[in-house]
Amino acid sequence: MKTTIVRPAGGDSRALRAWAVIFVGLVCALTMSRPLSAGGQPETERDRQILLMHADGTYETGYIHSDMPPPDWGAFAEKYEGSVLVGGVVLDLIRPQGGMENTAIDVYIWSDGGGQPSSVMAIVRDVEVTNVPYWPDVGRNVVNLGAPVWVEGAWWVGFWEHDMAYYIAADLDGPGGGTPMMKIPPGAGYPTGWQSVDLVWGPTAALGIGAEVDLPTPAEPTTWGSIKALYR
Ligand SMILES: [Ca+2]
Repeated sequence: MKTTIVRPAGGDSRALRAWAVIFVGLVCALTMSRPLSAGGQPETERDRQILLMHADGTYETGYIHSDMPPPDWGAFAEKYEGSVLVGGVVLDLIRPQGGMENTAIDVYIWSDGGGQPSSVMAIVRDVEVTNVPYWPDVGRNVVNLGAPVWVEGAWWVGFWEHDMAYYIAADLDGPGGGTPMMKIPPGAGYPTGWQSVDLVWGPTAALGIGAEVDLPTPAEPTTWGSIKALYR
């Protein structure tokens, strides 16, 4: 008698269900490990470094001030927000044909005070940046802070140069979101102190000043209950 092997009616469906469970699990795992989205969803990977930059990546001009008395008159700054670890200051710099060859710069992280740079949270002095091409080329420079700086809420990043050599690249037609400011020295014909660069040069979407930051590290279990659970 011929025997026909008949698969159990539920066999395929059980296999399919098993594969479906595996597939859904994989999708969940992939979704959880996706990089930070534009919407700001947190990710599970620790200390992912991202670039904060208001400028749109194309620059229409550059700014400098000819009178920059120490320690920081003539400095430029941009505002960012969020609770992050700042690891580096990003500067998009240019220089005109025939301009000075080089100059040292000081980079800063400031707290926010009344909508302008306030207390110095970090400073790296006498930095030699090397990627400063002739306009219309623009060079990106990243200055490492050494020890990352934890910031919260609104904070500022910027720089001051020792001599008149480098122009900070300026984005005029980007989406905006920047708060480009300059610390105007006394006697320059404008109100003294931190002012919008718009006051001197007209509407500016953003300066080429950004930051490399790390996302917050997920909290470690610290309660006794959690620790005890680990060793159960
Ligand atoms: Ca632009």
